[in-house]
Amino acid sequence: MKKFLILPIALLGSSPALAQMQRDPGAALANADANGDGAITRAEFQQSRAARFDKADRNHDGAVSRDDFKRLARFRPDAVERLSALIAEADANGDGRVTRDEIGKAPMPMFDRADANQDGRVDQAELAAFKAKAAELRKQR
Ligand SMILES: [Ca+2]
Ligand SMILES: [Ca+2]
Ligand SMILES: [Ca+2]
Repeated sequence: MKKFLILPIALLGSSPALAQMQRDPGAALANADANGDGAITRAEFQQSRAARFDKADRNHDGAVSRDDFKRLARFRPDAVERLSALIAEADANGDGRVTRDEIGKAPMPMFDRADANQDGRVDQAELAAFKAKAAELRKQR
């Protein structure tokens, strides 16, 4: 039983943001398909992450930090949790702020995991396989 608790984290990486995305990891990928051609490229995934970044940068100082969540914390504690995880994941120099540069360079372990043949795109078959695997792991827990 115990090994099933460890498996999903081992599969998707151990960062808190990824742990959160385990709830619906396929959706985060599928939503990134900006041109709707059914495949998600690295650029599309990166762009969708940058879009989330822009939304999170509430005070528009070009970096996402806890300062941006002060008001959010009152009515969306769940969102704050997600953003904190995102910061922890991408804050390369550990100053508590994630700049656009840092988010652009942050690793994308979930994308890499889904891109089974490593051609830089997650196609429909890969996305389906990724979703199936995630659902299976959810069931096992
Ligand atoms: Ca696409
Ligand atoms: Ca930083
Ligand atoms: Ca691929």
